[in-house]
Amino acid sequence: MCENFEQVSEAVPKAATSNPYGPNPSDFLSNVGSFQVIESTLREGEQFANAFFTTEKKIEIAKALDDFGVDYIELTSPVASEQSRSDCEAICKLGLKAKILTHIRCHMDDAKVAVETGVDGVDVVIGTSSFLRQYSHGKDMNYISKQAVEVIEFVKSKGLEIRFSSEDSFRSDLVDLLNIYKTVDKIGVNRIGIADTVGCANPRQVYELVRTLKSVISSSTEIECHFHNDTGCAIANAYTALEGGAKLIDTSVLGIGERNGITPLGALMARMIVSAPEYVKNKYKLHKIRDIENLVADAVQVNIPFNNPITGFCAFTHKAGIHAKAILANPSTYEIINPNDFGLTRYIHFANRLTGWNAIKSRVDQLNLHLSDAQCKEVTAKIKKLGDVRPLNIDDVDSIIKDFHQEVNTPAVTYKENANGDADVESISLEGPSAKKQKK
Ligand code: HCA
Ligand code: CU
Repeated sequence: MCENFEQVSEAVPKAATSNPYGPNPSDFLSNVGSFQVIESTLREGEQFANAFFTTEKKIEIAKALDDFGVDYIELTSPVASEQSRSDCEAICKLGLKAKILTHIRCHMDDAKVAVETGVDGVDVVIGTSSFLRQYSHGKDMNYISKQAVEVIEFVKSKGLEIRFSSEDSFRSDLVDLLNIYKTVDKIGVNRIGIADTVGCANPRQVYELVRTLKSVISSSTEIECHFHNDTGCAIANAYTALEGGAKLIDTSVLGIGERNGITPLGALMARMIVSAPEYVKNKYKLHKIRDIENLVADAVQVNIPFNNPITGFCAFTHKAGIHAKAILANPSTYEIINPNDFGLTRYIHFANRLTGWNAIKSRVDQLNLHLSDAQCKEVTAKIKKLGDVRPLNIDDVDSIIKDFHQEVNTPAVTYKENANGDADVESISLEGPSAKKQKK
């Protein structure tokens, strides 16, 4: 042993019951293992550049989301257009398990139309940042408070759920925010919402705001969070919001929404199955996620991104020889998510120069051929050699394997001359091409 080598103790794998990615005990308000989804493909998602949903498509999407198991489905405001109003009514009549919400401005005109549609609840929003107060609706915080109280009391008087949210929460003055939330909490709301409308927030800011809000609202009021993805934090922000004690996350399928959208439903499931596996597997029909994403991708004419969590074409593809070897021995070596939980399968990418003989051996087995380990190593070397020259496809590899297999299974025959001067068979061997080469 090398003199400079210092022996280190090996980490013993933790007991199967302790999940290092589960809720952190210090987050004593955490809802990581009890979160709910407000699915907004049919509201925020309608604001995606390519989106146009016919009534039939909305119904198909609503049914698919309901079947998947989302808790709420949020629909475009009925005052947005006449068709939006009648589509909202049509979806309310479907009798879905998920509660149906519509999303309105904090205005009595909108609220009066919303409560007549048959929805289970109303999500109310108003801009509170100085940007929006100055350049959008032009109202001050006193006006916002008065308006909020009137709309909330009205919606509640109709026996519907009510959520009050500030738009652009992370660029709003904290004192203003706490005041407005305290006001609406005092009169009673089911949920208060915070929205990262421009996608500027980072996970720590989210955690802090959620914890601060938790400390000023009553324990029966839940916190709902809405995160835009402009800086790529929408999934992480959703997760830390739950750690901080938020209960509900707004999602859309593939994350579609204004600009580059919000927390994607599928990606949130990827995050949450790692942290709360039993809860997620029991609550949501995870194997439906691919169909739902395809449904929405088709409807808005986009492709599923190649690097999408779960459904990206290479999400469960293992390439380098070292990875492939370990995956074949135990998939947990390089997978934190089991593709089977989503009705999917893993794939070993063996047609490339980074491949290793274990991956090739497994391909040989799939082809129902028989090669020894030494022979697999030999054919792997051939594959890598060609892989250095040009990209390979599966057919390339399969033909190299098949040619090699045929070669090693073609008997090497040697002859000797008999007394009559004719050739007699001296020996037949199946030692493979390298053996043959050596004899020459
Ligand atoms: C918008 C509004 C909103 C509302 C979010 C919410 C946002 O379209 O700008 O009601 O929670 O991102 O602020 O989607
Ligand atoms: Cu939004």
